Amino acid sequence: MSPSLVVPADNRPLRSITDDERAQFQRDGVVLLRGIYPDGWVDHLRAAMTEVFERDPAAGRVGGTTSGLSETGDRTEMVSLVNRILEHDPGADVALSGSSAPRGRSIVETAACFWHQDLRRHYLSSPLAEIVAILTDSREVTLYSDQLFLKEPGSAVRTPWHQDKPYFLLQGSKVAVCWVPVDTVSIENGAMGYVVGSHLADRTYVLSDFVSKTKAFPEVGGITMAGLDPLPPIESEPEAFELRYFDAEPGDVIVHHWATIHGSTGNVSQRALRRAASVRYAGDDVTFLRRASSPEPFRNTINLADGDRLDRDPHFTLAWPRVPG
Ligand SMILES: O=C(O)CCC(=O)C(=O)O
Repeated sequence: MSPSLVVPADNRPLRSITDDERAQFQRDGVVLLRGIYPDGWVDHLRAAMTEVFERDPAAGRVGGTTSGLSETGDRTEMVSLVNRILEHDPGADVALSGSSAPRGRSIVETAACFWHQDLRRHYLSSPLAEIVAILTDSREVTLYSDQLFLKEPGSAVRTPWHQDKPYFLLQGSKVAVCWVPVDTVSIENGAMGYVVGSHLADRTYVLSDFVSKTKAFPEVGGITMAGLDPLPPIESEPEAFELRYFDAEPGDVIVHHWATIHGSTGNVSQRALRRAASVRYAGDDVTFLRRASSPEPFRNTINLADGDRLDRDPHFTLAWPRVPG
C-alpha cells in the first residue's frame, strides 16, 4: 500500500466551526471552511483519487446511467464528449470557459465509493461527517455517495449550473455536500460558484445534462423531469442573482446544502491541475426516496422503500457517530 493510503490516526477537524460559519450555511446555503482539513487526510484523498482517475476506464462497467444497475459507478470524460458534440454541431450550446477548443481530460467519476475501499474508508473515517453533523445540527450522519472531478489544464469544460437535489435518491432537508479540493483552485482552473440563498426557494429544478449551458438531462432509462421547475435564468441574466465564487486551497472544505444551485468554471490555465471530491452526506431527517428524476448509476440496485432509513441498505453506511474500527 502506498504510504499516502495509510489512514491518519487523528480524525478530528483542525479547528472548530464558528457560529458565524454555521449561520452562513443556514442563510446562504454554502460555507467555505478555511484551514479545517488536516494535511494527512488531504494526502490520503489525493492518493485514493489518483488511483481512481488512472485506472482503466473500461474496467468493471455494468451499464452506467442508462440501466441504473451499475455497482461500479459511472465515468464521463467531458472533453471527448464536448468535442464529439462540437464536431457534429459547431454551434452547440456547450458550457465552456474561454474560446479555445478544450484539450486534456475533464473527468466526472460518479459513485466510486461503492467500489474503491480506500475512498469509502476516507469518507467514513475522516473529519467530514463530523463537520456535516455540526453544520446540519444532526445526531447521525450517513454517507450517501460521492463524485470525483478532474479538470486538466486547458480542459475548459465548465460544470453547468445545477441543483443536486433532483439527482439524489433522498428526501428531507439535512443533506449536505462537502467539496474537498486536493489542488489550489482559482477562477482560472475551476472555481466553484454558488447562487447564494437559492436553497431557500423550496423548489426542485430540472436536471442539467452536465454538458450544455441550459439543456436538461435526457429522459432515458425511466428517468423523467415531470413535475420539476425550470432552472432560473442564471446563464442569461447573471446580474439578477447573487453569485459567489470561491478560491480554495487543500485544507479548505466548501459545504453546500443539496438545494443550493452551483456550478464551476472550466480549467483554462496552462499548468494548474484541479481535482476535488464531492462527498454527499445525509443528516437526521433524511430518508430514501425513489426519485423519478434521478440518474444515479446505482439507482436500481437499492433495496429500500420510500421513507426507509438509509443504513438499512448496505450501500449507505452510518458515518457519525463513528463506529469504533
Ligand atoms: O467540481 C465541480 O466542478 C462540480 C462539483 C459539484 O457539482 C458538486 O459538488 O455537486
